[in-house]
Amino acid sequence: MSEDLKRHAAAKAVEDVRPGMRLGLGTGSTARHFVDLLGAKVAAGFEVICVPTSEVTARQALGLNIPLSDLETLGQLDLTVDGADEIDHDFNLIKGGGGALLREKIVAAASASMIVIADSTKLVETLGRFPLPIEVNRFGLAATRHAVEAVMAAHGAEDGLKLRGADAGEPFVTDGGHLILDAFFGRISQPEALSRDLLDIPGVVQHGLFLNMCSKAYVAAPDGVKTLI
Ligand code: ABF
Repeated sequence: MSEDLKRHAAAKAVEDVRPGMRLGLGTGSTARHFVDLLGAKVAAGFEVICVPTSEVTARQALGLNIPLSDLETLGQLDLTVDGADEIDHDFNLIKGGGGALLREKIVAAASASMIVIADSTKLVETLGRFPLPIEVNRFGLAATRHAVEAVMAAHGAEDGLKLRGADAGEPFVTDGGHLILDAFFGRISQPEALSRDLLDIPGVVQHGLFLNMCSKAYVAAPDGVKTLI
């Protein structure tokens, strides 16, 4: 059922793709449906050129013969379609549960517009129930962790901080070779201030708050796909 909903949202986004567009391809199980459906259009002769946001998406797109390029070649993109972990009513997002947040943010920021595709479980009143992914440099991890914990305390975080993968004995490593700290806030009441405070920490490469980046969302529920603009 959930996969059906994700596919329905992805199908709506495919309708927004125009011939010749320069497209950012997201990462995650919902974005995977979008790439899949786009691949079917390309196989039927539709022309687009795409920049993937992860190695996983690049492999999927290559397997579907979707033409790929990079931001060095294309510069600005027309549209990025990606999933999200949480979406609030102002279209602010938490992303990065899949570990691709840095490339996702670079690609989205280089795009004229961004459409988020999701099922309705991703809609929230206030961001923060989903742990905020924070991509950090390996160097000085303990110092960075300490600084992130101080920011969390200042922003009233309800719970702690986890190095992704540590429980499984092997830290998760991003496509950029960095690590991810998952920060359990419970509730993020001042996302702009939190964003600035996290980016002020030298070891923080990027975080999963995507603020004022998304212009439209297709949110699928059992009674249909809603367009949020
Ligand atoms: C990407 O995939 C991420 O930014 C986000 O963490 C995740 C959402 O995954 P899914 O579509 O599998 O729920 O968009």
